[in-house]
Amino acid sequence: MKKIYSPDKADWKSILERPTKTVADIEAIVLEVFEDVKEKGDNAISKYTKRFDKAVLDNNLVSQDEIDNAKNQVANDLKGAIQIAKSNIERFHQAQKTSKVEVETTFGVECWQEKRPIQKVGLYIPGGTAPLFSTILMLAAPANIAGCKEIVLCTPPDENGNINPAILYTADLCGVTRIFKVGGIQAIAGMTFGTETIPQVYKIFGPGNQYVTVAKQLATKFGVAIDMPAGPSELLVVADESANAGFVASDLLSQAEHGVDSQVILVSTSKELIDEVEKEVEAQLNELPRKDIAAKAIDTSKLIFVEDDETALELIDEYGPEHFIVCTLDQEFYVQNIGNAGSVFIGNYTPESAGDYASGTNHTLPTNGYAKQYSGVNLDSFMKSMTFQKISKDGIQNIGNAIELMAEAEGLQAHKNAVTLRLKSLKE
Ligand code: HSO
Ligand code: ZN
Repeated sequence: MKKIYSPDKADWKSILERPTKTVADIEAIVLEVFEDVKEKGDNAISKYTKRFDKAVLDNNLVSQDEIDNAKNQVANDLKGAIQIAKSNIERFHQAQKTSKVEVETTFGVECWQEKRPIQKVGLYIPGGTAPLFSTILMLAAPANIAGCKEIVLCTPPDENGNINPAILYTADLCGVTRIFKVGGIQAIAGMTFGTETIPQVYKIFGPGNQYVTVAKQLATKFGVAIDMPAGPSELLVVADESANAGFVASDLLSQAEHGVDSQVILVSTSKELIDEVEKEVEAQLNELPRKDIAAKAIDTSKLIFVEDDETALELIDEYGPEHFIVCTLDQEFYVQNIGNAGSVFIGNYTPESAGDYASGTNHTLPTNGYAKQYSGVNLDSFMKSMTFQKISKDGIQNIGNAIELMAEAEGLQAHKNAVTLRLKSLKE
């Protein structure tokens, strides 16, 4: 870990820089797969599943038998844990429902706003070294609460054509309507265009590698919305002498184990704490099964000493972390004043893992500084707002003339006429 003491403001930008990646070569292959899937549908999907996942399947769609089998394979205590997480996530997202906003803007002019579910959504769950079934809870549970009719899930099969049972179990539990054994670029292309078996969706959610990330971006060019631009996981902890160095180290490592490109940063007003955390990280790291991955992420991570809380806050706001842990004497200062962070974790007993799994908040969050302009996934991510208006005879008489004058000034006579005809009819 690199220790940095009282950095100059002019250097903050370079200190806080995220690892950048080139996507040029990825774009070409993504485009090729998209064109192929658009043209040849399931045939193309099978071809890429064989090429990229080394699996040959009779059917992309997961059968009821496979789901039933998975249910028997998941241990009962894990099922219980998933149930606890699901119920907290549901409670928190259910509470995000808003009521209709209704205003009579002028006498006789009623305007209101209501939300409606996005009817068809697609969830992507990566395969790879960690089967992220917790992400299914974070996406499918709110999709259901929002009232999405079709909730499709795509996830890559292993070489034998199988999917991790916890993924199938959780997907079924959370009301996913169809599960497909399709991964990577071809999955995103399938949900973008639709194939003989995979339905076309209106919005795609979920994490993925660089290929999936570029594919999701391309999907937007074909009119499909996405949750947010994704990047490697991040955690920034601000801590002072009131923090427990062992706890802080465990949090830093929990994010570092996600991937070699994960970013973890400690900002502290205590040099002693920085030294203690450094030692703790080393000790705990050696015990981790994923220590090779975590060590690489820790290598590029930073321990930053700053003189006071004000400077710390300013630096953190400039970074805009995905996850922000506050373990300081004056917690309120950070909680009240933080402007850019995906999700905030407060106090010594609030590990980031809690939000990753079971406290109820969503773990699909903006990375890469996007916390400055994007929200994490929440109930509204699965809905859109619609506005309505109803104007009475009095109402059109009240605002009609304003509309006529504005339409005239914009040179749009037909717009004006739509009002003039009505006003005239009311005078007769
Ligand atoms: N921290 C990850 C989410 C996750 N962690 C899933 C464990 N499983 C991204 O925010
Ligand atoms: Zn995590």
